[in-house]
Amino acid sequence: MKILYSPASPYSAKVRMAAHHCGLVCESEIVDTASDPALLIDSNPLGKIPTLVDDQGSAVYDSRVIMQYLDHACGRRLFPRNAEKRKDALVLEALCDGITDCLLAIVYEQRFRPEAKLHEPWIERQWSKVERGLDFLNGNMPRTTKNLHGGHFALAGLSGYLALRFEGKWERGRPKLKNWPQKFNRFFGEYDLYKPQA
Ligand SMILES: N[C@@H](CCC(=O)N[C@@H](CS)C(=O)NCC(=O)O)C(=O)O
Repeated sequence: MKILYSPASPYSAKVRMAAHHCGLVCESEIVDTASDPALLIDSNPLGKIPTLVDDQGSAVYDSRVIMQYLDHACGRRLFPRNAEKRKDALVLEALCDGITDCLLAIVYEQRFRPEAKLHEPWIERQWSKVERGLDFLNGNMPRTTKNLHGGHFALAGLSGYLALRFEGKWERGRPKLKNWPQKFNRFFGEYDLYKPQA
């Protein structure tokens, strides 16, 4: 199986870390979403990453579906079996991905719109969701031990993306969140290899 990805993509970082954590043999191939390569578009008409292509050539997306696919493929070791803990892990993943969606919306607004057409109120609205989400996370950090689950990998993807694109803009007043990657790295030593990077 193969994951189509880009090194800066937070959702890709999440699924690649999860696959590694589960011990699944999985190739990764970099694709440039901006040029709509056939390799990607033929598998995923949305042209988004990550996209996983399984050993039968069938495509799996988006990242949360890939996480469920990996969980199944590794014998349910990616999310807790206990129903309450599983729900908490899934909601953590949804929150981290949702914050990432807002960050990406801001980055795309600034990247793809001519400066004169930037709509600041919309950017501010996205940023207010980011701020609320980060405050919630800082006040409700997940227990982080060697028993990592999908929620931790979503948080690691988000943390890496914040460091990559928003350094200096979000850390104040959120020390637990800021320091969390060091803790995570203690239990997932390959974070530097997989985290979102330019
Ligand atoms: N909800 C999707 C979001 C995926 C997504 O937006 N990926 C970005 C890169 S981080 C992408 O493919 N952007 C290119 C595009 O939208 O054309 C997921 O979780 O996989």
